[in-house]
Amino acid sequence: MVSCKVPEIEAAVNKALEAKMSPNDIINAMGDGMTQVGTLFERGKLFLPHVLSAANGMKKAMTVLEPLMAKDEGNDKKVSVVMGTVEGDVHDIGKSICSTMLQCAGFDVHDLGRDVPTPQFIDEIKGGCTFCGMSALMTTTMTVMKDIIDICKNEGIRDNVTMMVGGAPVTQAYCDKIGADIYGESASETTNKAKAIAF
Ligand code: B12
Repeated sequence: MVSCKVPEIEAAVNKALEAKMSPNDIINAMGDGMTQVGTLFERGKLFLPHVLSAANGMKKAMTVLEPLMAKDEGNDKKVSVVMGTVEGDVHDIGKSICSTMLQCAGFDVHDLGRDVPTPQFIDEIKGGCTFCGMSALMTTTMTVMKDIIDICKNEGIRDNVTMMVGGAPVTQAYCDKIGADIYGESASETTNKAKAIAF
């Protein structure tokens, strides 16, 4: 990941698969690598094109790993989850990993993508989704999560849905402060917490 070169990331993923590393562990390792890329970017050692290239490498690797991930077929109950990155924010790598892991755990996931207009989240909640997951990677966009929860409160639909929040700047304290239900520091933590409520 830190090489920021798509072919090197792909080659490393193939090597890890050959060494029988599980797709989940590879994804977690790539996430750690991406955090390191972020630190180097913050220190001015890497620049935006590097970050973009690392992100593309990770996305490509995800398309290889997704079909290989173990699926939990044991849950007959179809529980719907809507996931999206909030308006104004294009960071979607972590959110997409969460979507994939939730899907593998047996949830019926509808991923709205990134830079999702707030009314789209509200429509999905009105449409009856059981969980609504909002991702934000910037301090300037994490406030949109509070806006969405406040709109739900004002429209009397807040208690119809379990609200999940995550993304690097989000914390358990922020989750509590804005009145969300689940904070997920990682995709596996998110999946475990959602499973504990749903199944
Ligand atoms: C990759 C990256 C990019 C890529 C994004 C590619 C993509 N398709 O996502 C690109 C290059 C496009 C990009 C652009 C920008 N970026 Co950027 N980017 C990053 C970087 C380096 C890594 C983010 C990442 O993918 N991490 C890896 C994933 C796996 O981790 P994660 O997202 O945290 O997800 C995990 C958990 O948080 C959790 N989770 C995530 N979502 C959810 C949702 C729910 C519901 C739950 C429960 C859990 C959960 O589970 C995930 C998996 O374990 C961060 C640095 C950092 N430290 O985060 C900066 C960073 C987020 N970017 C930053 C900035 C400023 C920008 C730009 C404005 C830069 C610019 N000048 O143009 C633009 C943003 C434009 C916009 N409007 O959004 C800043 C934000 C600062 C702030 N204000 O808070 C950061 C922190 C870097 C920095 N220090 O300056 N960026």
